Amino acid sequence: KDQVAIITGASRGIGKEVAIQLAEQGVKLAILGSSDEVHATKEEINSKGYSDILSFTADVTSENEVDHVVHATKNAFGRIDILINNAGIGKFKPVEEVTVEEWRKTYEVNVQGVFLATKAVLPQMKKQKFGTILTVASDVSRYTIPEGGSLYTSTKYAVQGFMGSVAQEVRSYGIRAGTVNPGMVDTYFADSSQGDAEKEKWLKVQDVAEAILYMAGAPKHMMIDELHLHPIIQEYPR
Ligand code: NJP
Repeated sequence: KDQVAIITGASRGIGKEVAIQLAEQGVKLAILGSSDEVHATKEEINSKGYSDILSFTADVTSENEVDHVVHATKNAFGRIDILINNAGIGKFKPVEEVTVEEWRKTYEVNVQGVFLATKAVLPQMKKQKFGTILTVASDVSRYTIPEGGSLYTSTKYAVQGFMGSVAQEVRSYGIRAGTVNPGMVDTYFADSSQGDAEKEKWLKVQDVAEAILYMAGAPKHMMIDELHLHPIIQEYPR
């Protein structure tokens, strides 16, 4: 109650469902996405009767755009309690086919984006002596994907290391930082569509959003570093 959350990548997929569930809990929201679709998401949440929501077309790879969202949220709502670093992209192909441009772009969104948003909220969270920063990494941040996953997997290992280090750096301020690590989730990820028949047994966005709300809603004295979840049909090489 009376909490304020920023969610990156909330136009659709997991981020959108997290926004819906947090709104239902009475949390004030700032949602951002790189496309204008984010404003349609805001309208949809408004139409469910939740009005404390701001939407921003902002690219997580841009320091200026991320800083703008954070300042505007602080000005509108007075505080920032939760940051959900959810925006992410994936390209899956054999390593020799990955272009330098794809490598750079994926690192910019999946790793630099997490760094920029985390950096931007910390001054306010330190002032409040409270905050929760959660990054949607991946179950591949402790395993590997047999084929075509080298680029994506390496970005998720990177944010795992980043978040773990940040958690140690900021815990004396009452700030928690952790990762939620889903396996296959039925979303629009990697140019797919939500609701595809072959994804019937995959995790649903509701499953992942509930895990995120559980972590974000943990008692103030408690910290959940990592939560891993995947569909029971999914096996990993170990
Ligand atoms: O994917 P999708 P998910 N700046 O494509 C936004 C991780 N994950 O919900 O930019 C700002 O439906 C985009 O909005 P827009 C995955 O790595 C997934 O599955 O407006 N926002 C959209 O809202 C990622 O970290 C699976 O087009 C940007 C959202 O990101 C997270 O889950 C498995 C942006 C992507 O929605 C959410 O992905 C796994 C930018 N530059 C981890 N670029 C899975 N689905 O199977 C994109 O292990 N967005």
